[in-house]
Amino acid sequence: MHITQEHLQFWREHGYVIVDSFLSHEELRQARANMERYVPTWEEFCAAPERYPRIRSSGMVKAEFPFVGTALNDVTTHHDVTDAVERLLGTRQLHLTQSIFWAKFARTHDYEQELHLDYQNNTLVFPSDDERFQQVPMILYYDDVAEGDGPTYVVSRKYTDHLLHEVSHARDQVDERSLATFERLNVPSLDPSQFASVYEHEQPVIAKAGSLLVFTMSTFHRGSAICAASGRRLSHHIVYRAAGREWMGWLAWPRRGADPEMRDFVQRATPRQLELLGFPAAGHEYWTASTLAGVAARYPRMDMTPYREALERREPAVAGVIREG
Ligand SMILES: O=C(O)CCC(=O)C(=O)O
Repeated sequence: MHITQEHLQFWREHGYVIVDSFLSHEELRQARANMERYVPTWEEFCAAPERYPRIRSSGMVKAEFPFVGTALNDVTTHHDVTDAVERLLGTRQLHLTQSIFWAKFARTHDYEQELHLDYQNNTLVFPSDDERFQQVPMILYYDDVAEGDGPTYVVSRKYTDHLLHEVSHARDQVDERSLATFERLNVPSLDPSQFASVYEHEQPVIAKAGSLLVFTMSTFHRGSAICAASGRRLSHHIVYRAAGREWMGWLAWPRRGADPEMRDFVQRATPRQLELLGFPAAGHEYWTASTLAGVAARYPRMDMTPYREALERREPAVAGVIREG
């Protein structure tokens, strides 16, 4: 489902929005099939748990973009995702900072968390409310999530923004109370015994498979215990920000440059999908006859046409040399 203006308005007011059935049935089917390359089914896990020591010790399978196969990479760079982020951040210049999927398994681990914010390992500074400097974190659910399946809980920013305000002003005021809040929130998770009034407002994200939770780095949320006796919960965590805001991030994509998954992604992606990783756009000054030839040699199956045509428009003489070569 396309993310509507009403969804975006709800997000602005509350710091989160749930988009029901965001993925089509076919996209969902393909994404789940793609995940099977990494994650055993519940039945496979139960039949031979000793084959999966990582799941037994941490309760989790995690894998990061770029993924083997195509569906999860396409979901990460889905047009409806980037279109919504463009409208939220007010720019077309976006940068993907994170795309990780998690599989959690019943009866393996206590997934219960305290309400928290995610900014500590996603930015070097403090979350800003200025849309130009925000990040847009999202969670896509690949299974139906009912009350017993470890739903994410979220709290509307209406009930928590005063806490962030206290944190950001605590240093100016230097009174005992503000400093105590600052210290409590510096590791931004809320102890239920001290913040019971915030917990009263938390809402479980009960969602159909294919639904999307869009939130902010200032939105308190938490993972919760899987109470169901069986099953797994597959979720995909994606974060975008505007390009050029280097204080926010997770990892540098070139670090994965030599991996076959990245080579496959680069060779089948559109220029727009590649831009989301920081790849120079067609028409960018980076492109010359020699960089074009170098990139084409590095990725033999990549369609260089958009880059070559943009260069021809910019520097017809150079393009002539390329054609002759
Ligand atoms: O898995 C979830 O539903 C949320 C997990 C989460 O918020 C976290 O690990 O930071």
